[in-house]
Amino acid sequence: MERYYQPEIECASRDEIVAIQNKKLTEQVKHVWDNVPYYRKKMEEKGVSPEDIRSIDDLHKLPFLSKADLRDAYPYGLVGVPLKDCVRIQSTSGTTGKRVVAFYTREDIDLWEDCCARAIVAAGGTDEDVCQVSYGYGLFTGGPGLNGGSHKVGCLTVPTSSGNTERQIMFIRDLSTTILCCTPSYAAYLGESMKEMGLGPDEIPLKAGIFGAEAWSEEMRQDIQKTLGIKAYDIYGLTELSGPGVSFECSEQTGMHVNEDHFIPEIINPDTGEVLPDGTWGELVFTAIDKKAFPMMRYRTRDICRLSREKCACGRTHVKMEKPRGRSDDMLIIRGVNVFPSQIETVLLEHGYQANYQIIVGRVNNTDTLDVHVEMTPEMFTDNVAEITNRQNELVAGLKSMLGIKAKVTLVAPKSITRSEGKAVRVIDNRKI
Ligand code: DLL
Repeated sequence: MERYYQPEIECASRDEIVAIQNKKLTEQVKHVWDNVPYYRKKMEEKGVSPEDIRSIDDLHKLPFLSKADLRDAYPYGLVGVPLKDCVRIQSTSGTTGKRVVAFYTREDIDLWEDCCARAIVAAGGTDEDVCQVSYGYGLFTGGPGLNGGSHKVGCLTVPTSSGNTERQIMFIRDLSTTILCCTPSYAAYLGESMKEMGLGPDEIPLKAGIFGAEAWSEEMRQDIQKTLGIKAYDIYGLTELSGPGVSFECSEQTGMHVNEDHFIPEIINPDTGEVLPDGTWGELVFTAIDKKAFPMMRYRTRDICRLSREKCACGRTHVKMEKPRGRSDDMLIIRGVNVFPSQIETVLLEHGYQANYQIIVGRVNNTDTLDVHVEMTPEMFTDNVAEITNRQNELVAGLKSMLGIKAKVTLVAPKSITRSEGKAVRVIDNRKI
């Protein structure tokens, strides 16, 4: 039977959800207008004042916020409460320029942890469970967020943080860990390591995993589920919006329910900013309607996604977002064709490989080159050149049919591509250097 952490809100009727959103949105707009001069100026420039925002139907009138605004306003320019009311910061790893620093009041943390608790309960978690949090702790939101959610559910929480794979496996076995929280790439690596130790899925006590913080494919889910003998649930979030738990998967595993009482999602055309109808792929934009210390209005995530309002058999009523396909800034344009790393991953997994690969993009004689290095699994490892060539050609054909362009594929030995304990580094684009 499906269980919920906050059933009255997770299963509320559409009318109830809209009523909550209308009330919180109008209050949040006033809060921001009064307390965040940076955003007030943006509203004034667009000729919008709080009186213009009477309900969620008026959301589109508000200006967007983007990563560039966060950089401009760094570090305190978007804080919405006196600093004495802030009790914590978290931060992103920030691939370009300044890191994002997000602020939290006590209540912001409380609501964030509720979101994470909803995800853990949706994955079957109860106070009988042992929940090992192997996301990084510290500035990254993964560890602290899931840790807080696990406490709320009453799980015995094992805060291993990321890394030290041997110790992770020791705790999983000795403490009979039932729920594992980490990035999907680290889960795959843990699975690989356990397999090498001769541990089959039946000897691993885990029953569920809550994996997110990076894009992962459906095929990778199947792989992890098989190796670890678990049900693997997706979880999504970003530092700007508090961290993990903006949305999470239920037992149906067909997309993630957005916690709509805290975050209103929109899908926009990334080029024009136009709001697109449900079901259309586009850039995901969120408005956080009750976060007070770091209020994000129409924040452009750069994640490419789509929404579905189809009734979910789990009983939850909140809108679902599909697994993000990638980020618009991760999207590679190779010889004019849009390529997402997740498409390449899908082909590799369909052909029996694991998600251990690296995509190397270059430019020779003004033409883009696409090289994909893929690890052979230990079972397929061979030094027979003809067999390797055959396998490489198979992948070249698979990639051609998925992407429409030709890639060069090189098969490499098992374990020769560096593993990540957090988010995996999949793409090396030498064209930018
Ligand atoms: O990654 C928060 C998080 C921690 C989410 C633990 C889930 C679990 P950031 O470091 O700020 O925050 O990175 C946010 O990661 O915009 C997406 O591009 C990507 N991302 C996060 N979750 C998923 C997911 C955390 N489930 C950025 N699928 C986001 C695909 C994801 N991409």
